Amino acid sequence: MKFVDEAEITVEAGKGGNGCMSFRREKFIPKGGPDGGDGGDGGSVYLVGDANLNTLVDFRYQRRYKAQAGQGGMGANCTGKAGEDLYVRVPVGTSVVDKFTEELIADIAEHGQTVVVAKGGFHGLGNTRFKSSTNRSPTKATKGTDGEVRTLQLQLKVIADVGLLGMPNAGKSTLLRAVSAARPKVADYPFTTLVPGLGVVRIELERSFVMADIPGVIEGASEGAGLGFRFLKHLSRTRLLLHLVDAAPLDDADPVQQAQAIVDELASFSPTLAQKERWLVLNKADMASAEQLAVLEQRFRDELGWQLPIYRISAINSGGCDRLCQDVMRSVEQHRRRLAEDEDYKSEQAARDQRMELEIRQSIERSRAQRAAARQALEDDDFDDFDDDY
Ligand SMILES: Nc1nc2c(ncn2[C@@H]2O[C@H](COP(=O)(O)OP(=O)(O)OP(=O)(O)O)[C@@H](O)[C@H]2O)c(=O)[nH]1
Ligand SMILES: [Mg+2]
Repeated sequence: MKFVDEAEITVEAGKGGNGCMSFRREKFIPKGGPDGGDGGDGGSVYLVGDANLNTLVDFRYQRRYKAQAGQGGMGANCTGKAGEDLYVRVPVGTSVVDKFTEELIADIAEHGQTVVVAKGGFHGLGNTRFKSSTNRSPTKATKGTDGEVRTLQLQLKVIADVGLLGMPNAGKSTLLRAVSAARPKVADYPFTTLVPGLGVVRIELERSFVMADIPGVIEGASEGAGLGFRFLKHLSRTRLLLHLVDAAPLDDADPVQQAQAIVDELASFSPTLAQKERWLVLNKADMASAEQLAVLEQRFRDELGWQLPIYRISAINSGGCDRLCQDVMRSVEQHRRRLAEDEDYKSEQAARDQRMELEIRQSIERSRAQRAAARQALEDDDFDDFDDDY
């Protein structure tokens, strides 16, 4: 699932250093000539593509990027030092537009791609430069020019790294609210969430991942129960699924059976998607005792053969969410690293994605055909009624 992440930043290149106006003045050397050196160039600001970043969230915390100014020229023909360039890392896939001219400055498409976005000012010339046969003691020196200043709009199409799966009311939207700035609606009735939503989970500077919240899934979703299962497609591009389970349901529902029902729906939607790494998250831990949770956990291990991690959280007061997000972040980073370094892994993942896409397309077509047939049957019935009445 995609959404567009946006940020606005100001980039300021350094000013060029001024040229120096000076004359050599030493004992025994009367009327020493001009010796004012040039200034140094101002530093430029560059954007660099970085495959390890995947959101623009860091740019909400720092919005101004300023490169160093060039040093002024000095006497004794000393040139000022150039200002240092500034390299700002942005995720691969970022497009960069000048806010005022609306010109597309760059599309950062590759890791390491470097684009200048604000050019440093040019250095001023010292008075030595203006020496000539007719003017032996020039008093002219020029100033360095200003560095470019630009306001940039960064845009990035973001794909979710982790998807939330679970029954209605399990607390998926509550979890997204607890760990990101996203504000999906939360309520104590099923099907609160009607459309998928995304949020950025920021762990620390330059470490973040994207979480997708989708409408709840119920048993029979593949036959169109509830909101159906078409939203499951938004889980397909993710690295990892978190299966949220209400550990203390108010009705007599059995969390283990409910979880199994969802796994079945997932498998009938796309067997490949069902094989994706899935961690179990027991939510509403505040409503159950430690013993109850331990028993539940053991039942998942015994009855569903759950081998992967199981977490206990209380999304409503953020309990346990930190540890969960740290672990998700590590797993996502490991995946990104492997994608960048391991060709076999990359092609394996691409093949899996393709297979999944095909399965998903077939499932959605099948369910569309079923719905159309059901509608047709209903219309035929209405038609019969009509016949009967008249
Ligand atoms: N006690 C307790 N209640 C929680 C917790 N997490 C969520 N809830 C409550 O559970 C209810 C459902 O939460 P939502 O986040 O809307 O659930 P959802 O999974 O997004 O539901 P749908 O959008 O309908 O699929 C709300 O009343 C929440 O306040 C928790 O950790 N503890
Ligand atoms: Mg919800």
